[in-house]
Amino acid sequence: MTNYQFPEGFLWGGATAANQVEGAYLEDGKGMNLADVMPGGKVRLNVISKPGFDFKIDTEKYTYPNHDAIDFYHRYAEDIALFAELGFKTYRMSIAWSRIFPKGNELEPNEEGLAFYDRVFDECLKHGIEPVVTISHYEMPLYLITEYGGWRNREVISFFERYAIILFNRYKNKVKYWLTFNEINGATHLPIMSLGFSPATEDVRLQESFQGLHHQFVASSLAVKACHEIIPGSQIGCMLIYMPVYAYDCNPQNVLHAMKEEQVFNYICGDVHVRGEYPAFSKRFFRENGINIKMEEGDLETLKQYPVDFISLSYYMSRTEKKELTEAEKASGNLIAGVKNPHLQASDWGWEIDPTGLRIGLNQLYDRYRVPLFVVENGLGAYDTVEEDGSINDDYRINYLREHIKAMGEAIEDGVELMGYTAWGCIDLVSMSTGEMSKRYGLIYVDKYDDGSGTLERKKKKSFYWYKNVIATNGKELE
Ligand code: BGP
Repeated sequence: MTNYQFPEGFLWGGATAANQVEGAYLEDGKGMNLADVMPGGKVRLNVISKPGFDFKIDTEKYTYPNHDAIDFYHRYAEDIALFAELGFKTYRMSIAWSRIFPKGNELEPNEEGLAFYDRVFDECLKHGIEPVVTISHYEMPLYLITEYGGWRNREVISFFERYAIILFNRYKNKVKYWLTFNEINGATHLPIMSLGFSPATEDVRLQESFQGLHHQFVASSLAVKACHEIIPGSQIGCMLIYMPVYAYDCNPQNVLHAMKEEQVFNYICGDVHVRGEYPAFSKRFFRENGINIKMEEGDLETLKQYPVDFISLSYYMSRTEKKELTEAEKASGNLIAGVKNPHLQASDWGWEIDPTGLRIGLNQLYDRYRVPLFVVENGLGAYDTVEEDGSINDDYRINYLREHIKAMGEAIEDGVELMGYTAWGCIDLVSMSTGEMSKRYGLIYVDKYDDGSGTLERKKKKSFYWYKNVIATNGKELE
């Protein structure tokens, strides 16, 4: 038994994103989106981030695992029943924008798309599971990418606003918790996923990414405004990919460098969302990097007037930074390569495992912002083996989750206000960065493989039973 005091009503659950689970990519009027043209395999991010990528499907060269994914579109009732068996209080999911507005710029939404999410929410509510809904999770309608240039284009703000308003009106009696843009601060590193474009050259990457981000900030504020007006008592948060940045050593130059990375990567987005303004340090950073954000009159007031209610975050790893890196030092396998941290082990995909970093990150965020925090993604992507007797003994995943839940328990003890925890990929799904099925996060195994084969049968892993007990004891029993 632990002594952790997870608050009463703590939102334990799991998380997925539409494009990684639903499949049915052309069904019921859905339009094409970014995820539909992302090839499977480790080449994925390179292919789609190349300037000049044509956003076309090439089945001769690639596979497209998101097209069918794990067929949640048809199996949602079975899957939500399993979530209920786990005791989930909440299920974080996303809506595919292109199911609601197939091209993105229509005036009227697609009724069949709206009806699908009605069915999903009804199923959740039937089981007493509170949906937490991400409005945009890496799946911009393709038409907005190819015809408008993604979030580069200011016009996209009004398309997003219309989409968000449709959702709030339609689901106002079903959904109380909303998130705007998934991992919004990842935009500068992976603009294609977040912003729907790739800058033509490295020189303009920051300029274009921050311009796109500014459009998203305004769109987020307008969504906050609409959400509060349409759904009384609702709560809407931003979503950050949170990686605390460590200095490699106590050399002040390295500490300063790490501090700057932290400011730019984590706090510009946090400050605009929560404090409603660009931070003081951003002026110098923008100036020194030739970033000149075009704003319209009223933008800064809008940001100030409609800050988010809470911060949600994904947490997978910390980052370690050093000012001058030798070639050999460059290779951490993390999403954002810094220097390898000699104190940490890494997952099979090279992501450094650092539960203490979660405690550090939660403290940092809470100290700075004083708004409730919600960990909406965390988990271990790993190879699983199905034993002859059908069991899947994923002790490595249990260990990972246990240590991160302990870190949250400690953070709560430190004074952090934490709303909930949704384990990422609670059911196996298509990996975002590599399009693989073999990078599994689930508590529930799905019989589906990288080559597209598999029966789609669902099986409970050992971690399923373990997590069920964690929820049942509100984090008191973690062994
Ligand atoms: C986050 C994304 C998710 C997701 C997760 C794990 O960045 O919000 O969509 O998939 O990371 O990443 P991956 O699937 O690449 O292992």
